[in-house]
Amino acid sequence: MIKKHALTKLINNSLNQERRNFLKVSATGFATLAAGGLVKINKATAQAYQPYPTDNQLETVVTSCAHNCGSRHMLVAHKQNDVIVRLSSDDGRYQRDGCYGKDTDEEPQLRACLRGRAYRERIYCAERLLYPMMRVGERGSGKFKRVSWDEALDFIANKLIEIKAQYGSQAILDQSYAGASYGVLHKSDQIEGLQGRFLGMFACRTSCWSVPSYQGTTTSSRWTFGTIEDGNEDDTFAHSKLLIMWGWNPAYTFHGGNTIYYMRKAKQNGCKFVVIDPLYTDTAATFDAWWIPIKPNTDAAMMAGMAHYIFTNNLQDQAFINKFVQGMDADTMPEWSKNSPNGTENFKDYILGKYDGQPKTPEWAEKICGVKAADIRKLADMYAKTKPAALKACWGPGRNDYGEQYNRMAAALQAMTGNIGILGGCAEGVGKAWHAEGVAHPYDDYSNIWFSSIKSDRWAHIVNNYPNVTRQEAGLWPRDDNLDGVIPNIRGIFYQGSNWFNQLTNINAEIEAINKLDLVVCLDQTITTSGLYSDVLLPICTHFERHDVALPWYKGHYYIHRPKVIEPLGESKSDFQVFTELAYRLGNMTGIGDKFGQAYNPKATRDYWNKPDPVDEEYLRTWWEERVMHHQHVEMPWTEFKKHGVYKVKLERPHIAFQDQVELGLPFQTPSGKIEILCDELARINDWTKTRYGYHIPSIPKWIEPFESLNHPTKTEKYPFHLITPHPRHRTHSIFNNSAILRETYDQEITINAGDAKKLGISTGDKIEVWNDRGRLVVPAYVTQRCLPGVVAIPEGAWIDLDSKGIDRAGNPNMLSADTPSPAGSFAYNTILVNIRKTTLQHRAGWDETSISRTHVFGRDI
Ligand SMILES: Nc1nc2c(c(=O)[nH]1)N[C@H]1C(S)=C(S)[C@@H](COP(=O)(O)OP(=O)(O)OC[C@H]3O[C@@H](n4cnc5c(=O)[nH]c(N)nc54)[C@H](O)[C@@H]3O)O[C@H]1N2
Ligand SMILES: Nc1nc2c(c(=O)[nH]1)N[C@H]1C(S)=C(S)[C@@H](COP(=O)(O)OP(=O)(O)OC[C@H]3O[C@@H](n4cnc5c(=O)[nH]c(N)nc54)[C@H](O)[C@@H]3O)O[C@H]1N2
Ligand code: SF4
Ligand SMILES: [Mo]
Repeated sequence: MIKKHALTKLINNSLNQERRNFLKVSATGFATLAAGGLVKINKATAQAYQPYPTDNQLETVVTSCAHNCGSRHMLVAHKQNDVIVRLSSDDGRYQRDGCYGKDTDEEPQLRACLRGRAYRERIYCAERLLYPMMRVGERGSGKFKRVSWDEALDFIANKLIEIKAQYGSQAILDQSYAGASYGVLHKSDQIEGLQGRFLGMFACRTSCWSVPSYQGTTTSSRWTFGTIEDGNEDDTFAHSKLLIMWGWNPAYTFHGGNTIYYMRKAKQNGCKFVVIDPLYTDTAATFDAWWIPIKPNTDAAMMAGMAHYIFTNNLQDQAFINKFVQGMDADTMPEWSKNSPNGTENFKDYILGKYDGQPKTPEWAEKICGVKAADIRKLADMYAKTKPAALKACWGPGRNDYGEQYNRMAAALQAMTGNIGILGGCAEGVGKAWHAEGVAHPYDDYSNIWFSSIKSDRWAHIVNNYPNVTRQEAGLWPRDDNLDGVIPNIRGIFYQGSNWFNQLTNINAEIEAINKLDLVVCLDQTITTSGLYSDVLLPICTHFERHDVALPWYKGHYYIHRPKVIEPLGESKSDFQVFTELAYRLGNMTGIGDKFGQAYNPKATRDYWNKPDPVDEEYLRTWWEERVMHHQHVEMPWTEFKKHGVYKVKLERPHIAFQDQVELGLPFQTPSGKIEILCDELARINDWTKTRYGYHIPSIPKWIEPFESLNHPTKTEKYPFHLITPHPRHRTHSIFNNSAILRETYDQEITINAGDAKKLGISTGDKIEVWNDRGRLVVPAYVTQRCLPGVVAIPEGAWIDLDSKGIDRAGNPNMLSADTPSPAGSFAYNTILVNIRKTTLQHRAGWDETSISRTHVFGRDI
């Protein structure tokens, strides 16, 4: 159980006296720093009445925002001595010629969103980890004591040696994720991160291969196009005449730095907008879109209905199909498929019902997805007849059981209408556009070594059921050695840049599993849910406190320099420092001396622990010169880039995925060189149990019933609501959960259709208990017409706050989600049946005692 207030107290108690002198929790509940640094301030009066220093009294440093948030924007730090007094964003003043700040169509500014602008509350928050800490109470009890770095690192090193000796090379689970994946040097990542390389070199690592964001989408893009780089840069949307936003809400979840700006251009150019989503989103409202509410998880059926209309009215772009597509119809089937175990079916005949006797008519689709057949026809007609048209199949509907079928079906529609490789069209999918050079730390033969790799959200199942687990259930990636198929005996977890304990599915299964482990280590900047369940907390400095370069997210073509703005707070270190020092310690404890440390961080000596800056500079300069200047033919030298702060790559033409394939006839990166609606890889599989998928996947896109949905014949009796869990506007996943100021803008709540709410006597602000067989939570209601009846929505990312009965009072929907991913690995984050009722149980918005979150709306009732 989380001791809610004990935690804040604990962290505050562990602040040393020096810090206490200048860091105070203000009356509004968040830590506030007085201008000028080490000055004691008195409650809120200082905030209200003391004038802030003017810009010319402060030093200005251009840097960027961070995290896995959908974009990458400029932040400008205004500091006095070693204290950031305020933050602003791109307003054109801080850039020199050739860079951002002009705010032209070609070079719009990179203005930060509300989260970025509130970042100071994160740097100086009461939840910041400032010292290494070790657990003294039960896991999850929140009881830790402050220890020295020596004590913490020696403890971890000893445990690592012990666990590896006893349980072998698969015993440590690497749960590094994307909290810091968009810096080139201080990186967290499943594949390119600092932790994977460290554990791999230590030769004890089970990795996680499926990606929460979009595993259904990535596998689909790889099968269909042979790459995840199926994205256009955002400016191309301005050329679309029809934009079908399938489960896409960029008003909340950015997928690029200036998406909305270019979509506004599209609107001004007369583009029609359609939004297909169970929720009437702010994007739908902003662009006055035709809203088509759809039952969650049924998108592939609706798309099949559209394909049926297009084929039966002969509206498909047959010339495009014949030239570029494999398996769309009988005429585009490859020779080998005749004898293939799994690949004799073509898409058109499936849609027409040749194989199962069921034509996938709009009427058939209506029964499944709830969208009127007439609307399905109308949309299909619009899409087939408008050119160029962009059907952007975003990730949310793919974060479902059989999410990969939705993305595959979308690609079939994009291909049959010939909207791929053209300006104003769209093949996304994953939507990765311009390719950035992403790694400055040593990335070499030692990188990404693993001894087993599992579907990410199966770890708790594996631990809870070990050794009675099949490779299918685990989703084991095949190997060509004697570890192939060997189920890992997971005895420890490392979290780096990841709050996966909070962010993966079925938290109750995770709680059961984590209590069985011998070692849990969390490297983070703040205490989080994952930290709460760890044995050792290692304080990591933020990107304001170390040197790096920021990358854009999936869209955007620029780099932003991130100088060290202030010294690391407390005793915090960078991840790279921690892994380097651990490598030295492990080397010396296992008799190989300094070799491990030197190999892990070849540009450094062990003194990197005390003096990281020259080494970081050296890695970054080398990366810039070798990767960016040499590979990407950029002429600006490193020192110049540092002065400019931002480097924007000038593109010779709009960036459109597959333009060269379509215009010049270059092959697609698939085995056949074509767009594979019939997928070679899938068609040739004989034994599914030996693949990472574990279970059968059709070689052409098909509608497959998810394990639970509003159409389920029995489960809906007990659990009549379908819960979806979109991304929060005011957080980046769980990051910023502790920012009271951001919680003022938008709260954790359950969106309920007004008719459903009326039947249950629920009004906005009532506390609602939401439950299923997997867990229970409490969250306030938001009652609206903007939600399909039978559907409810709770944003992901709240830090769980369990009461003595295990009910999550913070309202994290992963208390309810299932840890049963679809065959391709898609997380079932939006495949959840639940029931709801009004409750007298209280909701707890945040861990901080003095939270003011939405008190004016919901009242405070701790
Ligand atoms: N129900 C539901 N759950 C979901 C989703 C959903 O749609 N529904 N979406 C999923 C998706 S798409 C994603 S991407 C995941 C995200 O899952 P996570 O990546 O686990 O989520 P974050 O909250 O971003 O956690 C990142 C952590 O990294 C820490 N961090 C930031 N910078 C650094 C650094 O430099 N070093 C270290 N060591 N730590 C750092 C942050 O403080 C934070 O605790 O959540 C998934 N969870
Ligand atoms: N503010 C903010 N922005 C973010 C993030 C964040 O945490 N906060 N996270 C970033 C990350 S890592 C990711 S992966 C992306 C995620 O970006 P997305 O996946 O695009 O975001 P979601 O909010 O999960 O889903 C988008 C929409 O899909 C709808 N949806 C859900 N299920 C279904 C369905 O079955 N069918 C249909 N048609 N629609 C459905 C939701 O109602 C929602 O409006 O966002 C990025 N941007
Ligand atoms: S979109 Fe992301 S990078 Fe941009 S300001 Fe917001 S949180 Fe920061
Ligand atoms: Mo994500």
